[in-house]
Amino acid sequence: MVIQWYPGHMVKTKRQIQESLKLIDVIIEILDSRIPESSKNPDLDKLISDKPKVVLLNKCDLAQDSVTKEWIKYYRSKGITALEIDSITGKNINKVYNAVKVATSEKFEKKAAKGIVGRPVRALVAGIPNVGKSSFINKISSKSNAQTGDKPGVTKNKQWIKVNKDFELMDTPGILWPKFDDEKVAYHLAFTRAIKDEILDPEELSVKLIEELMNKDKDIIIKRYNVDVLKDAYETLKMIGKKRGCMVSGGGIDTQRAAILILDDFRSGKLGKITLEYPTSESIVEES
Ligand SMILES: Nc1nc2c(ncn2[C@@H]2O[C@H](COP(=O)(O)OP(=O)(O)OP(=O)(O)O)[C@@H](O)[C@H]2O)c(=O)[nH]1
Ligand SMILES: [Mg+2]
Repeated sequence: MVIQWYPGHMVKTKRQIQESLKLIDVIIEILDSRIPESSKNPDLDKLISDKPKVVLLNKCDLAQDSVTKEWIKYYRSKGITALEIDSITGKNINKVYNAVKVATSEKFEKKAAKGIVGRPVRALVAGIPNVGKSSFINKISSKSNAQTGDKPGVTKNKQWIKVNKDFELMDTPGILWPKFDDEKVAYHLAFTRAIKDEILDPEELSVKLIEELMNKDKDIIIKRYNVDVLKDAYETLKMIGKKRGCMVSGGGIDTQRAAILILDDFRSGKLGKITLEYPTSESIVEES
């Protein structure tokens, strides 16, 4: 799968982020708890230079709790505040403001020393498409000002949203980076729908997902679909299609429909809480 693209609106968003930085006290970087490594934009740290940052691992309801804990530990060991959140139920959302206050305390103390007080904390919410930036903003502000949707590219423009008199957030369109060096990163972004389905082949994607799940834990497939896991992922896809009645007239298996069904099951959590990436010592190189 070769994905090399960089739509114009991402170039524009990157520029808008750069231009807005002077107004921003802190960056809230939203990652996907299932793929914390692949969902981290390698360009963001360069873009935000020395601004403080808080990392939020969103969609924690879809990831394995024990692995999410490891990721939180990983970030904290790097001196970065990190929290796991669920922007639908609101888990840990009430801890975010405090984390932001801690991350910005030095800056605000300096301002207070100069007599500048009472200004709200302004945070930029950044992350890949479909990671839940707008959902997070709606949850924390208890409003539905930001448009959300289960596909990438829903937010089209930057938008300021007031949480309260002390806290303002800037929603931004999701951005990716111009080239994925690692095929695995591209697939993980596609599995979680950070990349538009329309430009991908669902069968290829589904076969890759089955392969990865088979390597991780065969039971994920066996339990959900009640099929034997075969050596070949495409054959497994066909078995799942047959079991689920995805047939075309004449008796063949509708592998396209089966593929979409499996992707949907993964994305909605019907396959269980599944994390695809684990922290390792060389996991992520944070810009210093
Ligand atoms: N299960 C689960 N789904 C979530 C969570 N947060 C957001 N979602 C869903 O993820 C999808 C994307 O949410 P958005 O808030 O639109 O994502 P976004 O990052 O603003 O996306 P763009 O504006 O396209 O960049 C929606 O279907 C949300 O309902 C979460 O914590 N858990
Ligand atoms: Mg959005």
